[in-house]
Amino acid sequence: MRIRLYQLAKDLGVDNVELVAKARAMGIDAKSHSSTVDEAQAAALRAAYGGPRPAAPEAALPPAPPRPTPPPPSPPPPPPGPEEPVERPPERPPKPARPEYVERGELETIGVQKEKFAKRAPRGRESAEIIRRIELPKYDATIREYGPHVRIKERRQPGVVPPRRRPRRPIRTEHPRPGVAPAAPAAPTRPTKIITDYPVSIRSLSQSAGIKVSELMGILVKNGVMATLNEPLGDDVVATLAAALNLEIEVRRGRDLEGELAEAQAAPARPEDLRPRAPVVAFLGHVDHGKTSLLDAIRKTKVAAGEAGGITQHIGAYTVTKDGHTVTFLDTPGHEAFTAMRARGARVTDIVVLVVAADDGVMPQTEEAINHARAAKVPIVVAINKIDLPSANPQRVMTQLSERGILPVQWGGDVEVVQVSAATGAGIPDLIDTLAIQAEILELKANPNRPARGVVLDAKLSEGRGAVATILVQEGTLRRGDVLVCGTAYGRARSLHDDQGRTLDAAGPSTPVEVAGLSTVPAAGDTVVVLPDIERARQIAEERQRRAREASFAERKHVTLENLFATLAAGEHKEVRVILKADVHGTLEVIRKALNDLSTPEVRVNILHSAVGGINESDVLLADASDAVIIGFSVVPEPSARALAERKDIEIRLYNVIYHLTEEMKAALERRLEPERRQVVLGHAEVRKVFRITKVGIVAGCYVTDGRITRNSLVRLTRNSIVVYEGKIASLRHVKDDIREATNGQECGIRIADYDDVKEGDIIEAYEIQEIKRKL
Ligand SMILES: Nc1nc2c(ncn2[C@@H]2O[C@H](COP(=O)(O)OP(=O)(O)OP(=O)(O)O)[C@@H](O)[C@H]2O)c(=O)[nH]1
Ligand SMILES: [Mg+2]
Repeated sequence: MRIRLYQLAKDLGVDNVELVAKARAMGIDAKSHSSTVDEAQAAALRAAYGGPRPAAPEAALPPAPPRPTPPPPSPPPPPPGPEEPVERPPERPPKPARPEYVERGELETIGVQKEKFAKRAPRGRESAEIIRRIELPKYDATIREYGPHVRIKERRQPGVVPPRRRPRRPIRTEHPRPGVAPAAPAAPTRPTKIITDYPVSIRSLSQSAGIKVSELMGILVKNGVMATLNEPLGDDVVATLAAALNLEIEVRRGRDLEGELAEAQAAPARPEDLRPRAPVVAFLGHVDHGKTSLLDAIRKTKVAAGEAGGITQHIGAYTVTKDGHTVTFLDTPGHEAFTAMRARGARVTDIVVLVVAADDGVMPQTEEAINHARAAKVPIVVAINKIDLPSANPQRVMTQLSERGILPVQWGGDVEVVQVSAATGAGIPDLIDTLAIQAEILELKANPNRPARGVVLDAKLSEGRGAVATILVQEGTLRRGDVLVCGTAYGRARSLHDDQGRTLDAAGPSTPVEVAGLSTVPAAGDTVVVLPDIERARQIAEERQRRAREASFAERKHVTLENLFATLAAGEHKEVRVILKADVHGTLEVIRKALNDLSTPEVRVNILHSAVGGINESDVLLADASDAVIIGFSVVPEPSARALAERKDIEIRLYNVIYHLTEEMKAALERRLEPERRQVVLGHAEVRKVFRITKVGIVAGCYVTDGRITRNSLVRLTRNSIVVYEGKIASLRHVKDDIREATNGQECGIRIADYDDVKEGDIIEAYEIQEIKRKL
């Protein structure tokens, strides 16, 4: 087995640079401390530093034998002769066993620890307090998984005094050890290559490369990058540093858990394992065209009647069994804000039912739904609804659809079109039959006998049940107690409920199921995977959380000198700061998008924090600190939060209909828009005669040629069509009286404030500035 030099250096307690130099002096081809040596070379190097250390039996660990004092610098050093390091007797006594390091072979004897390592190893990278290196060939497989750099955080056993951490050795440049063949002059103190863990920060780089933080900061500032000590640096910034330092930086990334997961999931299903499954049918269409009502008619329920604002704002998932056939229906919102939900609905479905109201015809979201279905390559069945209405015109709908490439079977095309009425129930059995035939054609199958895989349709934080996700099982069977990971959430399925709130033990393919027991609220659209152990699920979820954090960090761009001014200037921009809380994740996403869409370069909605759940005290404190408004969507403040908000005078606005929210937010933004200023010309007066009046100044005797001149007007004095002065009126008189205005055909005396150079024939134009409220 080959060993890395830095590993050996660590074992021997010598510096990397020194060991590399030593190896080179011994004729070993060592480019850097990450070069490897074979066992014979390692033994030779070990011998050069005093020979192999004896394995420490456990009994000998406490108390550690006292370290012998090193021999005095030896006069004279042995002559540098032909090197035979292996045979040469050790020039200094072998080092005593150091309990804090587990040597090759020792794990065999330390049974407990061995087991512990074997178990803890798959936890992956940890920032280790105490580092152990495992070199047991027996554990090769584990070691390979992590690369050669196994770092394991030691779990301290109660009562056991933790071994002291070995102090970092300074880089040695002087005092070669006695008996050691003079090494090539110790390399300059800087390594040429370092290996460091991802993500790289100034602090981690400083520690790995032994370069002062101030030096690194200096380089960054010179390159226009401001970064804090622990902030993850982007690849480009690391590259800049590498170039400036003339240092090769190898960034070591963690184990590819995602890759392993994807690989495990990618195994193709064997045809003999596949069983027929129920079709998943999504209802898509324009707002108010009757999707929910149609589903109610099919299910004999009254969901539509109970919806806030009369519109659907979530994906609903229902299982319907009729004549022994089961169908899973998804209801999607038709309001324009819910594009993402419609797209998600189309992606997870087998058939799209495009609902078009016979009186309204094809509308924008009908077209959008057609596009989603096409993008997801899902067959469409058209349901022309509301045919009971006198204004219904199914023929017009079919024409409109044909124009968009949806040609009804009745007209020689390949799209089934069914005319229905959710109100009277007409055509509903027809629709069900058509869907059954479509499903049969698709020959939908899945393997129910494998760990479940699915997708999160929606998720919420439920009082008493914690994070709850509505999951559509797509393959396999989800059982109570299964370990699952979805997005950044993981956990054990503590309970399963169907769409009517009944408890289930298991949910097979095409079943929508409400799952409780997750660590956090996953995002709608996250894929769900069942894993054999909770530890692996936790690792994957935590790794995803870490990546998400880094991504959001990366989004918060480094302040560079270039964008510093832009940032400062942006401070002048008007914004409405918002803390957003909603009942479910899908809605949160929709509101965020809707609010962001309202923003313009001049005024914007700045969502400081958004999360699923009720409004709590910390939301109020954040709002107080950041001068934000709290928006709750289908949630209410906790009593303590309400009281705190009242005390601190924080505005909490509650909504349960999305367009009420967006309309009010739009109005709030409009109020923050600078009004438009417009000059409105009031009238003109011609200067007929100029009077000089003592103690007053020049007064122009004028004749109002058009419009009017008011006392408060602003004026522009023009001579031969050239503006010679702009200012205000100091006095406006008729004969001897002060007047408020002079109108067309009237004579008046105008004195312009601070201006005396008025001449006969000049034209005075009066105007005012009107402020006009702007709209978004
Ligand atoms: N006359 C008549 N009215 C209907 C019919 N179907 C639905 N409606 C009415 O149309 C309105 C909207 O129905 P919904 O089922 O909420 O429409 P939706 O497509 O689910 O709306 P969103 O989910 O908000 O996109 C309600 O007032 C229904 O009573 C029908 O067949 N005939
Ligand atoms: Mg609806």
